[in-house]
Amino acid sequence: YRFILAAQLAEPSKQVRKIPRSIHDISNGDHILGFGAELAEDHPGYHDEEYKKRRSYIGDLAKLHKIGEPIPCLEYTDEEIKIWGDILEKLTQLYPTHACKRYLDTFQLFNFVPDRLPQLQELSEVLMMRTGWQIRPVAGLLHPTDFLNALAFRTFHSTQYIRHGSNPMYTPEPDVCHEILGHIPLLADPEFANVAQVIGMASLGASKEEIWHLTKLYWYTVEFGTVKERDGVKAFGAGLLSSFGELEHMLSGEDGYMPIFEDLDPFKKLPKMNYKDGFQKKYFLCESFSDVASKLTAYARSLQRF
Ligand code: TIH
Ligand code: FE2
Repeated sequence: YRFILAAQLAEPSKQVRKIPRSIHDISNGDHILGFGAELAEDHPGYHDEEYKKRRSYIGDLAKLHKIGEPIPCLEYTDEEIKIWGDILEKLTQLYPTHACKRYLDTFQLFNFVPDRLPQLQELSEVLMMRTGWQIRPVAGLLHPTDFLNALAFRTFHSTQYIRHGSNPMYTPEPDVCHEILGHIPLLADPEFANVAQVIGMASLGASKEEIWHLTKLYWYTVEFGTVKERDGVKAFGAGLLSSFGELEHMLSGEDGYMPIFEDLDPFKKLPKMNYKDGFQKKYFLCESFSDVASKLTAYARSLQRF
């Protein structure tokens, strides 16, 4: 899967991308990577025809969505709601000890309940009121340039299909549970919402190398970031907050080895991202939430786009 991604990223160098002036200049369907296009053989849903059909139905709906229109409501099946409910119940047992304070504060704004899978439209409305962010549905993993560029326009691309039921506590790709439990709550935090936009602004017109570095920065903070709090290391990264397995692994290393924690320096070369081999082996640790914010802002400003 890593190789597919690398190949798809290597666009012809002559092709010049137009810098988007608004969210309308960014497509949510032209550059879908990896599993979004065709499920890989090692994807948990690869052998499940029903699952693949359902997923592409939901993905096709996303491609039809126009900015400004409400996101279509999906009628989730009982099986899908059960996956959501199981994940929510397990994760809420870990949040008090594993999630950072900022997340705990914004999480409770949403009153998530196990027997109802929230609709992206209603979550988008909450974000719009709180921080002026909007959600846009997407069929799968979007090309990093499009994904990061959209952040500049306070737009978060979100998948709407749910992970395969065979392993609810960890999935190798984003799904609606990852978006809702991992990303949406913190986007209701004004400081976090601003930092996410700053990363997006730095990506407008960025070179391929800059996009790659910003993607890694995003990956090691927004997706897998950790922060020191008085009573220990806590998660703020969405990939941690949406995976019971990985959240537990982050602190206990029970699956055999302890992860490494390293201080984040956004100006240094960051390690290659690992999309496929399960839990992260290394997490970047920040002193505080505002430490993350000022580090990312300092790097973004250094690119001198704003
Ligand atoms: N591993 C996460 C989960 O199980 O919720 C989803 C992902 C986060 C980042 C990449 S895939
Ligand atoms: Fe994510």
